[in-house]
Amino acid sequence: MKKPFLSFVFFLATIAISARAQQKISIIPEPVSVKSGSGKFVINNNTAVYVISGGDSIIKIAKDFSEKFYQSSGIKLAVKNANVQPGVKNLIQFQKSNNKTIGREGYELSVSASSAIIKYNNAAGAFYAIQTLYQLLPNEVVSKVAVKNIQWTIPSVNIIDYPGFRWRGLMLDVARNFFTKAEVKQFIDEMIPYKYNILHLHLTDDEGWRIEIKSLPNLTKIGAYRGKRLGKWANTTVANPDEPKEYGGYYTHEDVQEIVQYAAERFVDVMPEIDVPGHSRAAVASYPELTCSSNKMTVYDGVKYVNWPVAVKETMLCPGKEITYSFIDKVVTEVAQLFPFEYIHMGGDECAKNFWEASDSVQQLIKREGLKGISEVQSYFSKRVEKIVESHGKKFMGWNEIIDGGLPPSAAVMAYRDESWGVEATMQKHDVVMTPLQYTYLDYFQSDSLVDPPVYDKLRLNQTYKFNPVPSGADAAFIMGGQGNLWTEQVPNMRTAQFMLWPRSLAIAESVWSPNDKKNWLHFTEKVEYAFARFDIAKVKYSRGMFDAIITAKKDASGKLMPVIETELPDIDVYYSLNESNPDEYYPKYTAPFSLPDDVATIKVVTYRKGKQVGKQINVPVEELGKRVVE
Ligand code: TNX
Repeated sequence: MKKPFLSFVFFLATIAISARAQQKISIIPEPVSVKSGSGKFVINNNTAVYVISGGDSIIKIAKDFSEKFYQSSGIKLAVKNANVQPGVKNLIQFQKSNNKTIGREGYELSVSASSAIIKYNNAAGAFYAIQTLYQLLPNEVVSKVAVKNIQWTIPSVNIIDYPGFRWRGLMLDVARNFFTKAEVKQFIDEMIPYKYNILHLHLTDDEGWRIEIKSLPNLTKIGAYRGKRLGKWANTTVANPDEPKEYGGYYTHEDVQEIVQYAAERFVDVMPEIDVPGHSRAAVASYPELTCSSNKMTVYDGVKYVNWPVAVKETMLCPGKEITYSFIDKVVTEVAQLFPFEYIHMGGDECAKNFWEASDSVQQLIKREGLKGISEVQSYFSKRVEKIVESHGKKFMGWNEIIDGGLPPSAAVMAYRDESWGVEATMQKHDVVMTPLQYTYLDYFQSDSLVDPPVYDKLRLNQTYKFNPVPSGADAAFIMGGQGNLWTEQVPNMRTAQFMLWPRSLAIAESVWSPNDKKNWLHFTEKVEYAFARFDIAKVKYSRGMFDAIITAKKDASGKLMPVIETELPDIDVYYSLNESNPDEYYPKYTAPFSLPDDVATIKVVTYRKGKQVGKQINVPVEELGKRVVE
């Protein structure tokens, strides 16, 4: 006989459990201190938001929160700029803190059954408290349409939080592929929940010049457009110089102002990068006199050519010509006016020197300036560029190559090749932003090259999570923070950009905000799964590569191949087939390397967790496995 009452109780219990499960505290980046209490605060139509102190900037934060919350909940929260009368409950309250430890960007958040109280020293702190509050609310809070039948609860908790680093950046390369103004704003929207505060825009490269410079109109008339190519990067058909230049775009001064303001309202600074003297093909296509030989070039559209360390085409600005420095001065004049941020990044990476070496003007420069040969030419160039940047009231930053041959006196260094470059710069007492490619290169594939678009290198989530902005041997006082770099040679659109960013940029966010001893890989991955649920609701694309098998190989004593299969998470099971059929959880479970029988053509691998497929099936041909032998 059925027992309707019991099933009803069971039904209620299930709801309660799932509600509780959803209310688990899952905050990325992990706060400095989280003390959970019992009970919860329920937001309803009668909840009011009080701004007790802080003025207009806090009122704006409160109103923005109220508006955004209305979007997903349909609940309108009144915002009052007033003191709270004794006995008033059911409120979210903003007030100044007197806690110095939380600094300029920190906050305290205390949630009890009757209120959520936010304390801060500066508006940035209040803003970050709100980002945390969003993460404490049910996942549906990120929905762009109102969600009904949800109790909008926040678990009781006391949080004290502040960042470990002042520089918490993401770089978007808008030169290789163009991203519209609206997409850049979307990028900003997607970075702020994780308390990033710097957007580095890589505005110029061989493939395009993306910022209007009114005194140099060709930069965008010619330099912003190229032949359209859809195929494989560095493998496309050779451009006909006369073909229409259909692909591209750039930001006008008004666009830049709009982006900068949009970012500032979200406590994000925008750092422009003008990449010189290498990576300058779009500039020299626009003004050929900028190369040493005045060569005619086209904007690079992705056919195969090597440009570093030895270039087959002359795509560098000429450091031996004065016109180069007046060009840079014109560019920096306008860039400095458009971007309020203190730094301008002037590139400096991967500059081939062979055309310089062959140039009379460069040889004359070496003599005239008493340089010790070609190795000091880029350093001479950087020092002059630093002076130009400083003459416009800005600070100079460059990629780690600016260390070679001697750093300009006040330069900040963005260390990408490996950590040792950052260590070296701190030893020389220069400020550093750490962005070592071994941890933070977001253009690398994150699962297996057989299932992810195969870029030239890989970077899995568990490796990104190991990023520590202060490498051993560095003087921490000079490390400003760290950054993830999204190069876009092989990122043709926003959906792919999201896929490359998430979840690796969750790992970077935690590395640049949270105390090192609060980082915990397993806890982090649980939080990542919560974030996935949110991305689904917010319709943001992300990679589930952390669930995919890691497949390499070794050889047995007789030289036979042995697959070596690992996983990023401990509770994942791997099943495989050797007979071309598609494996599932009823297939052999991989437990240890074994010698592959001679007639196997492909090993097919799939991952499960608790009986549910979680990773992609990866089919590895034996020849490919042979290439993966790690000695
Ligand atoms: C190196 S990192 C570059 C970029 C490429 C990137 C691709 C750096 C400063 N230069 O131009 O896009 O590798 O991973």
